Amino acid sequence: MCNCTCIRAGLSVSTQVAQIRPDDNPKSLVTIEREPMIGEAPQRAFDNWLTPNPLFYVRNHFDIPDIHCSEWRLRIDGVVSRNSELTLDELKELPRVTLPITMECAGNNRSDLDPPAPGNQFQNGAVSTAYWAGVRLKDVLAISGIGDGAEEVLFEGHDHGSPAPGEPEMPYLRSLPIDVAMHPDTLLVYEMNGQALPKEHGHPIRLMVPGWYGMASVKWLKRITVLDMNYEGFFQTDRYIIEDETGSTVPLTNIGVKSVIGSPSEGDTVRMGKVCVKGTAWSGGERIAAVEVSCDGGETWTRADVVGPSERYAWQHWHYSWTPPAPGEYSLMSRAIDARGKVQPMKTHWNRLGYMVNGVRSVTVSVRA
Ligand SMILES: Nc1nc2c(c(=O)[nH]1)N[C@H]1C(S)=C(S)[C@@H](COP(=O)(O)O)O[C@H]1N2
Ligand SMILES: [Mo]
Repeated sequence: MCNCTCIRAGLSVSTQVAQIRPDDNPKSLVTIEREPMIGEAPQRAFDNWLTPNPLFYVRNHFDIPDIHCSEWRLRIDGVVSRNSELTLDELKELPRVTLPITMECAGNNRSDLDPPAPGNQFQNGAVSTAYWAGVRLKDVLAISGIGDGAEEVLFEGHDHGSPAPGEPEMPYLRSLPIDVAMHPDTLLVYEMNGQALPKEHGHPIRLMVPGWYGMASVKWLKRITVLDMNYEGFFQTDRYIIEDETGSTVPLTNIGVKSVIGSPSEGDTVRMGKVCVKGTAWSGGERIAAVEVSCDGGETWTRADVVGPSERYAWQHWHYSWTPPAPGEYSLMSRAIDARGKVQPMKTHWNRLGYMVNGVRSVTVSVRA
């Protein structure tokens, strides 16, 4: 076992929430783009199991809309028994549900791709974890009553603009299959780590689809429409798809199994003796069953110790105590295996839009006497 004290191993989720002091963490995302605001979490954010709100990555397609809670209404229509319009207070009267959930942008680690793919050149900070509170989407839909033939549910955000050169102005719109929408863990959330949902994360209400890449969790919700067909808008069929070798496309859904080494960092020099290798691992909607570490460039693998909370929808912190055999240069790697036996791939499957970059990464360190 490592004896590092940085991870608060064994503490309950509520204790972890209580230990976040946002004021200790001034806002300091690594800026990818200013307008619209896109930023990734700095490396130090990975020391916490829950990411403090000011360090939680932000990915916006358009400017952040200005919404006043007193005027906000959620419209529900489409294939329903009756249209409805809910105020924030009415929504909050539904049973409260809380879940720790890791969200990863589908473009996280895009900058690792060779050849490069266009888009935001995220390093590994477009992934973060929060303790979310809200209501079940299925309870909200029950107010309107799902009609016969419902196939999908469409979510519209208050934000809008032209998403790419030559594209018309549009809101951020995404749909979910009806069974995912009705899943008891699919939430409409109003709190993040015990605080009201911050402006940049979808205030006052956002969708939260645990286990899915971030694009599914529509922010600044305005309208929910039940559909009896498949939605084929820009953010559904032009983006967030992976093309296979035959040219046919598969929509992105669950987050691919992945792990990263948080420390030591690329290029670090460490002294002979015990070295604590630390990192995180996650997989969309599945617990992490094991993390393995290789300190010889992938020749041999040894199991790391999992530390901290193990939750279905949240990342798993891990430690590995490594004793280098001799001074020199080493390539460290980690790979995760989830509860369904899915193993993190050695290589990312390169794709044109640069999504799901979950291949094993290596960190080169020098060991000196
Ligand atoms: N309305 C709206 N919802 C949105 C987006 C957006 O631009 N507009 N971006 C999506 C993408 S691509 C991601 S990765 C997540 C990011 O959520 P965060 O900014 O709270 O981290 O929100 C998703 N929901
Ligand atoms: Mo994203």
